[in-house]
Amino acid sequence: VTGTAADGGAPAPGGGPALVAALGRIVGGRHVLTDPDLTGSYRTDWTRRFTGDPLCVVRPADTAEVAAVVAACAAAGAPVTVQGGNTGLVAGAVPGDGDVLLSLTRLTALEPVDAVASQVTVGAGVTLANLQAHARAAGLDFGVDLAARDSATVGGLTATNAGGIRVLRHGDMRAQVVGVEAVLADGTVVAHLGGLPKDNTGYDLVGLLTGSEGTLAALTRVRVRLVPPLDHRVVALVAVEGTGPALDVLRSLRAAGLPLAAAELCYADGVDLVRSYASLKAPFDQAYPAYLLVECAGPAESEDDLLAALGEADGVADATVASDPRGREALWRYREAHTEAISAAGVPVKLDVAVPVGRLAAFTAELPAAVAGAAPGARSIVFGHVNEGNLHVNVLDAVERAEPVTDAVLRLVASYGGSISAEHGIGRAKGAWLPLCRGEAELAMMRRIKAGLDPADLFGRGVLLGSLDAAR
Ligand code: 2HG
Ligand code: ZN
Repeated sequence: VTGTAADGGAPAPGGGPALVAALGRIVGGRHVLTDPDLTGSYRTDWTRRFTGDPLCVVRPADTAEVAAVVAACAAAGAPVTVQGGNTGLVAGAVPGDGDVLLSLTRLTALEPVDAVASQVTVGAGVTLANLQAHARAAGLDFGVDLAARDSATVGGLTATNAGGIRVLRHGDMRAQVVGVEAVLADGTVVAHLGGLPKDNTGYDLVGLLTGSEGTLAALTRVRVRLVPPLDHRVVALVAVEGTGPALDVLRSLRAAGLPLAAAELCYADGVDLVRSYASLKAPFDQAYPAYLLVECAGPAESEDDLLAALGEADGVADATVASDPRGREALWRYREAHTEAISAAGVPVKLDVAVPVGRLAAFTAELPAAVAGAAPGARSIVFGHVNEGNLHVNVLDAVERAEPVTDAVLRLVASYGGSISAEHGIGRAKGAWLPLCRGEAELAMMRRIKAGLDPADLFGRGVLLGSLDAAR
């Protein structure tokens, strides 16, 4: 992994200007971008660490145009990188050099909510915030939420099997997706959008395409389940002495039967960074080593129950609670602004790991030495989704040492029986470390799936297995 998007391969016969012209005939010339001033936001990822140089950016309006674009690229032998909101953190949507960058942000159709089934079908380019608003307007809600909600698209969330801050309550994206429509590498449109809760009629193609990171198909429509609206919410920011006490508090709250909807962990250095970035006042009279943010949500008020449970729980050093929207948002800000605050401080090496939750405290105790050994002087900001044992390890002042830092941390994770990527995926950034989590037989099975569906390696060349191959 060099920190740059992998090479997209030699220009294919029929690629270049002829392909650009052909794509213009499909989507209209103004939706094919080649001017570097216009393609900038598509070429570089959100972290600014990864960049690629596509042949062009093509912006189809609907499934039929996507299918025609993919067929034209297949005929020309031009690799395709599929992109949604470009909020990914592992360069999976950053184009390889010479690729056609297929942007699906114009697929913004919102179909009517099926209130009886509690499901809805939407276009891949619908943002998470727009899906949430659409569900809420129908008296329901969507079960996944994350900080990039205004840009992240449903197609991208599905392709990466996004997690976020509500996994504890509703599960990850795979738990919401009940149907997809997708364009395969030969331009075929495949659709399974019925959303039947019971449907044992063969392989789980919807589940396979969910989390396939743009390497098997371009998702064009997604059908998701919706959840009941949980109007009563209460948030507590709990000061604790460290990771172990945070887990103790969480366990007590769970044992008290509270309707937990989120449990997030962050540490003093991250909160300091957020405070100076967002000009926030200190949450407590004094600083504490770590902070657990919990949210309860349900059809009825649970503030009193939460306060009582916090009063009983071992490990609570201090706590502040808010149930009004503004107060809740202010507490969430200490956690949600981490990504932005880190980005404002520099270009981080982003690691997204999970270990069995019972081993989380031991892991966090060993982590600083692993980072320091690989990148002396680097600064790690750690935060994440504590219920799933999922921590975001952001290492600042270490881009030059990205590979050894990544290697040291991910090997430590593997020694704990953890995952080298809990929610962000493999993309172009993490393939070298895939064998730490996936055995040879599993990798071989994945390769056969990829070869069967995309024999020419049209989609996501250099992503996932391609990223592993590039590292070997
Ligand atoms: C989050 O949990 C996202 O906020 C981003 O997964 C994590 O910036 C990160 O490392
Ligand atoms: Zn996260």
